[in-house]
Amino acid sequence: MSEQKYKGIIQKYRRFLPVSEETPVITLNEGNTPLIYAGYLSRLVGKNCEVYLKCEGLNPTGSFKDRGMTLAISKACEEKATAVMCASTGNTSASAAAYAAVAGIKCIVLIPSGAIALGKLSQALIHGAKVLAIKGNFDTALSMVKEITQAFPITLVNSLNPYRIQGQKTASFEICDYLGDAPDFQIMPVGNAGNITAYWKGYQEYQSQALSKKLPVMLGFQAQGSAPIVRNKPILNPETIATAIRIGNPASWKGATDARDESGGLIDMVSDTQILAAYKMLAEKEGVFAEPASAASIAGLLKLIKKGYFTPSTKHRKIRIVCILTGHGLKDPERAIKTIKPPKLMRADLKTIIKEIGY
Ligand code: AN7
Repeated sequence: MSEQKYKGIIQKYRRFLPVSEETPVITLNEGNTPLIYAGYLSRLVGKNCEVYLKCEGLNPTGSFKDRGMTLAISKACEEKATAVMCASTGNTSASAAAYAAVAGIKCIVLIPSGAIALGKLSQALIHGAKVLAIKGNFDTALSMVKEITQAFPITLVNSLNPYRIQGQKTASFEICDYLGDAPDFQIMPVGNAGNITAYWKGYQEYQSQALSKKLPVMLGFQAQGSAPIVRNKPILNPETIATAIRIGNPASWKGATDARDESGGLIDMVSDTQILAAYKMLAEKEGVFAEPASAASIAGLLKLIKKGYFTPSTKHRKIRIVCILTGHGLKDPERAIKTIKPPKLMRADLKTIIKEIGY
C-alpha cells in the first residue's frame, strides 16, 4: 500500500473516511500540500518559535476545497447522482466544477454577482459548470441552493454536505504526519466555518487514535466587515475585499465556536487594511502568494504577536504555529495589481533602463 504512488486524499487516508470498495474514487490527486517553514514570520514571533505555512493553494484547483470535493463528488457518484449544486464565493464553485467535470456529471453554481475573484469565475466557466450570478450575496445564494437541492434530485456540495468536512479534515492529518505531532497553535481564516470545523475534527480523530499527542489551540480570523461569529450575530450586508470570506451567516457556526471553545482558542477579526498588509508581506518576505482571505491568517498572526499572545516557551521546547493559506494568490490577480503600483512605463532605451534600476 505505502509503495503505491500518491493518488489523492481518499487513497491516502481511506481508513478515516466513509468510503467502501463500492465508492468510485473521483480524484485530481488533491492534498499532500507543502508545509513551508516561514523564517521571517518565525523571527517576528520570537525565540523558540516556528511558524509554518500550510499551502493549500497548491491543490489542483488552487484551494483547500478540493479535499472536501473529491469525497463529496465520489459519494455523489456512488449514490448515482447526476447533478451537483453549490453557492460559492468562488473557490467551492471552481472545485465543484472541476470534480464534476471528471465525474461526468452536471454542476450548477450560484455566485454573488460582481463579488467573486476573476480566477475563480474563469475556472467554474472553463470546467463547464452552469454558472448563475445572482443579485444578492453568498448567504442569499446558499439559502436558495438549499431550497433547490431539497426539492430536486440535485446533490448539495456546499460544506453542509458532511462529506466535505470529512475530506477537509485530512489537512490536519498531513500537518501531524509532517510535524510528528499537532502544532501548538493553528491560525486560519473563517468564512462559512466548514474548514475550522473540519480541521478540529481531524486533530481530534488523530489524537484519539494515538497518531498525535496534543491538540492545537484553534485561532480563527474573520474579516472585520464580515465577522458574524466575533460579533455574535449574523451580518446582513457583509463587506470585505477578501471576497472568499464575505459571508454573514456561516453554515457551520457551531462547529467554529466548538473548535474555539474546546481548544481554548479564539475567533477574532482583522481589517481589510491589515489583510492587505499581511498579503503583501507574505509575498515579499516569505515568497508565498496567497489570496487575500488566506492572508487573514497572517494578519491574525501579526495581531496576536502585537498583543503578546505568544509567550516565549520556558520549557526549552519550541512553540509551533501553523497558518493555513487556503487559496492561491493567482485566484485574484486584480487584487495584487491594485495593491501594488502598476509597472512603470519606459522607453525601450538601454541607458534610461540602466539608470532607472540604479546602476
Ligand atoms: C480561500 O468558495 O465559502 O470557513 O464558497 O475560499 O470553510 O468557509 C470559500 C471559503 C477561506 C473560508 N479561504 O472557509 C466558497 C467559500 C478561502 C476560501 C475560506 C474560503 P470556510
